[in-house]
Parts: sequence; C-alpha cells; structure tokens
Amino acid sequence: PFVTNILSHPTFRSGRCHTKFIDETPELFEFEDSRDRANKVLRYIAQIQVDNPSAERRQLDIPRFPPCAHTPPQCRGLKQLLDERGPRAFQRWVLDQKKLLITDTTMRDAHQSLLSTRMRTRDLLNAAPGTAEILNDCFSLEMWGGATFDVAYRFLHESPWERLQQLREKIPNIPFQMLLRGANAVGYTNYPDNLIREFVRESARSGIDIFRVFDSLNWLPGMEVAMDEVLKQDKVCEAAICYTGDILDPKRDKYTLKYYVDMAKELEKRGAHILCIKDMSGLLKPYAAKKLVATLKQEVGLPIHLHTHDTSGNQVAAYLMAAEAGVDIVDCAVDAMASLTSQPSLNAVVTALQGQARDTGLDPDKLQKLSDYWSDVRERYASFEAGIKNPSTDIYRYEMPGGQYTNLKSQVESIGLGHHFEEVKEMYQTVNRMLGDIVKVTPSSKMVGDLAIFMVQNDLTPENIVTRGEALTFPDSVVSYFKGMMGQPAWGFPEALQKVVLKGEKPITCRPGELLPPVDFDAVRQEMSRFMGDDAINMRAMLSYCLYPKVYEEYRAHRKEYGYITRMGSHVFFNGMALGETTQINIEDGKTLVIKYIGLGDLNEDGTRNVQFELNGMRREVAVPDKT
Ligand code: 3PY
Ligand code: ZN
Repeated sequence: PFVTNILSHPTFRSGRCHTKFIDETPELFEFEDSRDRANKVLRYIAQIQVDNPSAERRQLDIPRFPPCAHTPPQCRGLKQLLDERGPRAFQRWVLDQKKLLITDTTMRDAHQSLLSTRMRTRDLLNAAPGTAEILNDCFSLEMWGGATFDVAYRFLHESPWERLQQLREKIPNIPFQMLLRGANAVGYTNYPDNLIREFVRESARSGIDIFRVFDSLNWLPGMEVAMDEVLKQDKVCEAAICYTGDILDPKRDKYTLKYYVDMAKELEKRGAHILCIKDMSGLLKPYAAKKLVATLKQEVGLPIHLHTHDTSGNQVAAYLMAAEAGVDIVDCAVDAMASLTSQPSLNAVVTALQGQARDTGLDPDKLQKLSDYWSDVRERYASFEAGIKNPSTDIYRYEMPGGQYTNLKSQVESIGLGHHFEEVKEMYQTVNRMLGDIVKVTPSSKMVGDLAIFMVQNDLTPENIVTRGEALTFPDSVVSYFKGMMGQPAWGFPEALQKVVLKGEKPITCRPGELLPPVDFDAVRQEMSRFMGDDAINMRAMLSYCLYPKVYEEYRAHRKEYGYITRMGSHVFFNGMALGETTQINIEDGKTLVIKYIGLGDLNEDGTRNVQFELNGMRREVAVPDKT
C-alpha cells in the first residue's frame, strides 16, 4: 500500500517530487482501503447531522472557478526573479517600479479578519490556477501564517504545511508571503530560539518567499532571531513597524513620527529588505499615511509596504494618499473578501489608479472573475460572518486589530457575556490606558482582550484593581505579559499592577529566548511516538507539536478517526447535507464517492442513531453517538 500511495500521490504524478518527498509527505504512510475511507467520511457527515438535526441546510453548487487559460507551471513571474537573482536584486526591482505594487491578502488576512480564519485549503486550491494567471503581475500573495496555522489544525482538521505545499505547486509564479510574529512564531507566546530558527527554515523550504516579521510591542529584540534566520535562508526579510495611535494628534505623544522613523532606521540597519507599516487596526488615517510614507521614504532607503484594515471606511483613501507619497506596495483583498475589518478592495484600488501615474497594470475585468469565485465561496462560510454590516470610525477609539474584533465577540459570547460586549469594548480601551498605551497586536492584543473580559467579569476598575487583584488569579496571558514573556513595552510596566499580577514572581527584562532552554527534537520525537507512527514524525510534525501540542495531537486523532475529509465541499464539511442532497467527494485520484443523504433513522439502545445514505447508488446506514 505504501507504493500505491506514492504512485497515486499528486506530487509524484506531477513529476515534481524531490529527494525529501517521502519524508515530507506523511499521508504516504496512511494505509486504508477505500471502503474504510468511505465509512469514515459517512460517519463524519452523519455526526454533523445527528448533532444538529434541525439545522437549516441547503444544497450549493460547485463555485464558479476563476478562469485559467495557461497551465500554471508555465507561468513565470516575480517569484522566478527572486529565485534566480536573490532578495537584494528583488528589492532593487521593487524600488525601480513606477506602478503601485499589490499584495493580495485574500488567502490569509482577509478571511482571518472576516471569517474567523476558517477558509479551507480546498477552496484556496480551487482558486489557485486562476489566481496564478490573473494576479501574475502582483507583488505577492499573503497566504500563510498569523492565525491560519493554528486554525487549520484546530478547526479545519487539516495541515497548514500541506496547504503551503499544494498552493506552491499550483502557483509557481507569484511570491508567497507569510506573517510571522517574531519570537512568537505563529503562536501566542515566546518560543526558544532554535524553534524559531527551525520554523523559519522549514517554512522557507516549503515555499515561503517573503517573511513579514513583527513584534507585538514593537520591541526589536523580539524580532531579532526571526529576522536573522530569514536573512540566512536568503529569503526576503520584510520587517514591520506596528502602527498605533495617531501621528497627527499632538496630544498623543508616545507614538510620534519620530518614534516610527527611529524604528524604521533600526530595522534597515539590521538588514531588512523591505519595511512594512503594519496598520493592524486601521488607524492610519489618509493624511497621516501621506505624512508617514513621505517621511519614511526620505529617511530610509527601503521599499515601503503598507498594510491596513478598512474598518473605518477610510483606507482606500489612505492608499491613494500613500501612493502619492511614494509607497511601493499596498495590501488589498479581492473585493468579495475586502473592506470592513479586512483589507481595502483590490478592485477599488486598481480601478482608482487606472490611467494614472501609478496604474497597477492589473486587469479589472479579470479581477472580477476572481471576485465572483470568492463571492460564491464566501456563502459557504456564512456561519462565520461576524455580523458587522457597516464601516465604523469607532475603531479610532478602540484601536482593536481587524482579526480580533470578531474573535473577541465570540470569546465574550462563549463565556456567556455576550450581552456585555459593549462594556468589554469600552474596557479594552480602559485597559490600554491603564497599561500606559501599548501596541496592540497578537499576542499583546489578546492579552488586552483577556484582561478586559476579566475586569468586566470581576467588576474591576483601574482604581480598585490593585487592591482587589491581590485575591485574584489573573489570566495566563496577563501573567505572561507582566512577567516580560511577551517582551518589553517601550514605556515599561505599571509597577503596582505588575506586583499584584505576579504575586512575588520576578519579571524578566531580557529576551525570553535567552532563558528558554532549546527544544530537544530527539526528546520531542520520542514523546510524539506515543500517538503517531515513527515514520510520520518529521520536522513539520515536530514543529507543529512544539507550537500547539494538544491541538496537534487532537488533529492526528481526528485524522485517524475520520480520514481524509479535506476534499469534502465546505458547506458539507461545516453544516452537513440537506435532505436528498447529493455530493461528490474525490477520496483519491480517480476514486469518487457519490453520497446522497436520505435522513435520520432510529435511536438504538446503545445511544447511537442510525443515519441513512446512498453511497454510489447503494443504500448505506451508519450509526453514530446521539448526544442531543
Ligand atoms: C496576526 O498576528 O495574526 C495578525 O494578523 C496581526 O495583525
Ligand atoms: Zn492585518
């Protein structure tokens, strides 16, 4: 069966496998006959039907794939220039462009910010050939990192590494960009240096070209190791300044123009190829964008890449002002996945600049085809929409990152405080003031959110938290922050509160990575053999386990129990099937399951319920636990 797995694997069949193919393809070690696979798929669907018997379900047709006239492997673009001539030549090329360059964030930040990061690999892959062709002339695709790593395993039961590899195969021409949280990698806490380095190496080997590295407190030591390893791998190091406050407001004296220029100069000195202004909450107003970009263009020699969220509705204007001031690259999302807490619309920016000095050169008619696809796909994710219907300039008061707004809402609802959401939002800004006005982006933003919820839950105020806090155990993220495990905020910690939170423990002032013992990968391997076969334990698996031990172990268990569910249509994957609906699932090349849902059957004495299907025309019944 191992040889059959190799022979039928798409990578092998495409003729593009390399020497590490076997090491890096754990699914080759999964031996199952197709009857087994079919059973697992039916049990997966049956469980959804039983868990939520009265859900409204409807049949959806296959989304309209974006058209693609060329076979992607023949597309050549900026990726080839980077691979052939290296990051410095790539940087030069960017600086020489007159057109405004575009990064498309549809495959990462857009769905992280609009749909709780739930976009499945299947839907990304179906967009891939059309994207390779239609966006051939864009600067990059941001398609990995941030929260997508964790969510892929935790909620989608799929491997982010396989996503990266499969997209790379289908999009060989456009540079791939990821968001890396410095010493926090793609997690919420600092990790040992050797883990960060291995993570960067493995991501680079798997297809990432451009690493956007940031620190959640703009603390340079927190970016150091990640930046150094990106440079060592000869990939593009895009170092980010996280933007907060308002440089045009004279009353905000911390995050001034000088603060950002000083940081930019330091990042340039440390070898960054590109400077990113990471406006994670959409606070950079149009005239501030113009001033910041114009000043940075004068003060540093790096290309400038602007990232924002359109929560206020002001951000297409911010891009146009930034374009006038000479910004090199801006982040947009295809319009069906743009605006509000996501990035500004790609289609809007492209059409606004048509015929102007900084014309992007992208074709609006073709972009529309891409948008039609995402519009269809988005329907399948309706249950993850946050219900935000309009732009809101209130974001200038809350200063909450695009992706956090929706997550905080569900976090608050999940602990039964849904009716207190407004209060939590107000508290979020109170907490920020109490902490001395800090940069808020993952993981510091999550800590501010956790503390805000905690204060609402416990009736705490900035006035009584120090006295009443003595008797309380603060959330883990808050303890970690005050201990210095997220790095050092530019203006220090409020001391009295720090004492109360730490309860006698001593905070650190150095880089956490200097204190954390290096990961012993042999020991990790040993530990992992408890729940998976030795052959499948490769560096990717170990990295994932080190970052998210429990989530990764559960992912392996889920995969064992339900098999290959990644090829199931997303509306079925999330919501199950409508009565009488037929769906097709391609379980391996050339083998398709045609499944029709007939209905729920009887409850059995052992607490299971029968669920009826037709599988390839034959009646099949499976029994799954009924806990309703
Ligand atoms: C992330 O870290 O996931 C972000 O998107 C921060 O803006
Ligand atoms: Zn963002």
